[in-house]
Amino acid sequence: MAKPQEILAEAGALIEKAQGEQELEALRIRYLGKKGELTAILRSMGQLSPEERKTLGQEANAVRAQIEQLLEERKGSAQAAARAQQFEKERIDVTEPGREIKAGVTHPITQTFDEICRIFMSMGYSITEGPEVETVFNNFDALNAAPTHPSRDLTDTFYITEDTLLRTQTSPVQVRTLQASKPPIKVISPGRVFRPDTPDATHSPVFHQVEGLLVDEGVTMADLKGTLETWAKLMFGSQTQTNFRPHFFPFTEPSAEMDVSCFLCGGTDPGCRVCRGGGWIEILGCGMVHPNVLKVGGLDTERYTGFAFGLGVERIAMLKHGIDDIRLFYENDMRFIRQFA
Ligand code: 2U9
Repeated sequence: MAKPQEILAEAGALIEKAQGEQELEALRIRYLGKKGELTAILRSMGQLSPEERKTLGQEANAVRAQIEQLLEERKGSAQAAARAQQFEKERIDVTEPGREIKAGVTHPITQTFDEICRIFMSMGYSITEGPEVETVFNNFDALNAAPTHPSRDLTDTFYITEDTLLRTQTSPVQVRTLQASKPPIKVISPGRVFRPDTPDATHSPVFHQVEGLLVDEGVTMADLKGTLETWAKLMFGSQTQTNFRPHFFPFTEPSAEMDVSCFLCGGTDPGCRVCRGGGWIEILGCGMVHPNVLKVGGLDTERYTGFAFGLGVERIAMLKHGIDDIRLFYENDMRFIRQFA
């Protein structure tokens, strides 16, 4: 049988060479375990004299303690080596230049929405929103559209059922406001609208509008003109002039279209790409809210009057940025969209 010192030498050599905790555990069992070599020595001491037993016992116990210590030390250094290896593998060079983060850009339609709405908000208007699927009542009847009005035709609007449709304008949002609140009412409704137009450079079946509604006692056409002129100067520049031309809408009476003086050439360039030499650009429709529409909100039309307006967001964005095809807005071509960063 091997002597404790021999066992210590052998175990020490193996412990030193061991790789990882698993191998060390195997060695612990081999030398110190119940069936281990040191245990075998202690068990076989029966035949020895008490003197020899004492010496050998002490020696074996000392060796056991030493092997335990060697195992512990080797375990520590194996862990440190593993950690060092891990650190090396995960090493990062903090001096390396970072990867460029490609941030998105706000879509030009969203930017134009923001510009238009921010000005009206600065004038005290609140933003209201509503569903894109609307009732025929809110989209047409409440807005004084006769049952025979052409846009009510099944081919001129996207109907969902007989009574529901994709809204053709954001006015139904304001119909809801009229029904749900009392004057003074001062709201704008930005949103997406739908008309079955064949796409071309200036038409899209899905486009965007901002409409506005102000209702109170004593509101006149002068308030309408002052409000829209103030907005136009903030939107297109302080030198901007406005011109109102008579028009017709079923939901307003009287109705008008508002032109602004050309923000590019001011009416001085016969070949101007924005006004085509005319000096004026059609920007929006507007008018005094028809009494029939105010009645839908249960209002006393002798006491209350109001004005409303509506504008197309794509049209304004196209004029502002010199975009010649509305379809560019919907293609999600980043080469187009990034130009508006
Ligand atoms: C209520 C009453 C009246 C909203 C209005 C217009 C004039 C208008 C067009 C502009 C270009 C639509 O996008 S476009 O094709 N809109 O000209 N919209 S007045 O009138 C309302 C709205 C709500 C309760």
